[in-house]
Order: sequence, then structure tokens, then C-alpha cells
Amino acid sequence: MNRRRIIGAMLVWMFVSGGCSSVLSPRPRPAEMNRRPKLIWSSKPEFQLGNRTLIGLFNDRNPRYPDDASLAVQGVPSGLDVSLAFDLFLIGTWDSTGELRDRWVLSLADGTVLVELQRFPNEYRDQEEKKPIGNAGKVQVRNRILDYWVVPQTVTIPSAWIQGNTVTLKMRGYLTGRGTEFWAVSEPKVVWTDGQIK
Ligand SMILES: [Ca+2]
Repeated sequence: MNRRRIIGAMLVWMFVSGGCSSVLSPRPRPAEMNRRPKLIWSSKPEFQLGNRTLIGLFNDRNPRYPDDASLAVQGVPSGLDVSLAFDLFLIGTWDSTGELRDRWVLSLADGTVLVELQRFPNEYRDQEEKKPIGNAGKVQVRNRILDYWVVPQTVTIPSAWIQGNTVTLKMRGYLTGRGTEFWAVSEPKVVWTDGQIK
């Protein structure tokens, strides 16, 4: 390769790796990477469970409680994925099978499903559901003492699915029990990722 062709190749490489790619997918500046997310809940009921303050309770069959939760994550730097980590608290006798089976869904505002749970750890040794297996503890909800289980959740929303600097998530449980099944979540930890860091 002669000198002129080498210089030409270098110029092409500089254009592709520099100017061109920065036009197609602008790299976030460090200041944007360090930007703190702002979390806005549509409604934010609080529920005290031991020393933890949770967002809940929710039950789509019981008018005393909200059906679902909407969470807007604001301030997302352009070009970055958003990862959320939180604990999901499944309180009571959630069913994985049969006519009383339940469902829990985390979706984007447009309905794109990110997490759909249909199998739950809420199991008992006995038919009367007095002897739970593997529960994290017990909690009083109105006049009932219910067992609860904790299921950590992590979800990543790719930057390509995010319009503008806000992504809105919706969480909803599809329950069959009015007074025996509830859910709550911890405040999510939110981080930006560039698709490389997992
Ligand atoms: Ca059920």
C-alpha cells in the first residue's frame, strides 16, 4: 500500500469512527452519564413493612387499593439504556395454577411487555395455607395476617425504545383475591448503561 492510499484509508477510518458515528448515535458526555434519574409515580401509596417503606399495596380487585402503578423515569441521557432493579413483594396466597391463578406484568406505556410473571413462590405445606414454604415473613393487612415472598427484579430498557428523555413503565397485578393477595415494590434503583456494562 503506498503512502497516499494509507493516508486515504486513515481519513476514511477517522470519518467512520469519529464524525459519522457521532452523528448516528451521539455519545453521552460524562456530565450526562452522571445525571441523576428523577422518578415520578402516578400515585405513590406507602406501606411500612418492618423497617422498609414500600410503594403499595396494590390490588386490582379491591377498590380500597390502586389497581396499578405508573412510573416515569425522567432525565434519561440520549443513547443510553436504562436499568431498574427493585424488590417485588408478593403478599398472600398468589396462585400459579388453576382458576384462581394470578399474573404480574411490567410493561412500557405503549403496552410492550418487559416482565410477565405467572409462576409465584407462594407455596404452602398444607391445604389450609397455614404453613408457608420459603416466605420472607408475615405482615398484617387489615384484619388478616398474610405471608409474603420477595422476588428481586431487574429490567433493562434499550435506548432504541426510549423516546425523548423519559421512559414510562406500568406495573399491574392481575389478581383473583380481594383481601388475600397484594403486591408492593421497593423504590427502584436506576442506572444508565451503554449496552456494555451489565
Ligand atoms: Ca389468586
